[in-house]
Amino acid sequence: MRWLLLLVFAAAAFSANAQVQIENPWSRATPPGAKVAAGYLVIRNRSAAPDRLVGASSPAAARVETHVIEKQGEILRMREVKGYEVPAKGSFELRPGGPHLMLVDIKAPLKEGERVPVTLKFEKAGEVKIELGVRALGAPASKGHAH
Ligand SMILES: [Cu+2]
Repeated sequence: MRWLLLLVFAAAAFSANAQVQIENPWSRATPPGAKVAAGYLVIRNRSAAPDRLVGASSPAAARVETHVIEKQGEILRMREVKGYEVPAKGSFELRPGGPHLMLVDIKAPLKEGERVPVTLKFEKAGEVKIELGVRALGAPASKGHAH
């Protein structure tokens, strides 16, 4: 009987933690003097209800914003948005040329091989801590997505 109870508790804890899963969090090394860096990742929502990434923070930057890229004529511009909706049982991808985390006023240039801690805040899943793996400056956008 005690066995069974333990199993039930373990399953409950697991499902709470796995409600939102983050895959492939990464960033690019920044040139000297750069004040911003971008963060990319895939958010998977395992829950039957939609969730929303409402904010993020990092000790490596003064603040972390959620940006999208919009085409205005021939020009691509970044715009801050109030987070991203992650559909129920679905995913949302932050990628080069698309939605991204913007680390603003970074305290030091990001160097290849570093891991940058970021705390994501979801409306329902709460805080999720991740680390952006820093890739080489000019790392191709497709890296990590190629199959
Ligand atoms: Cu941006």
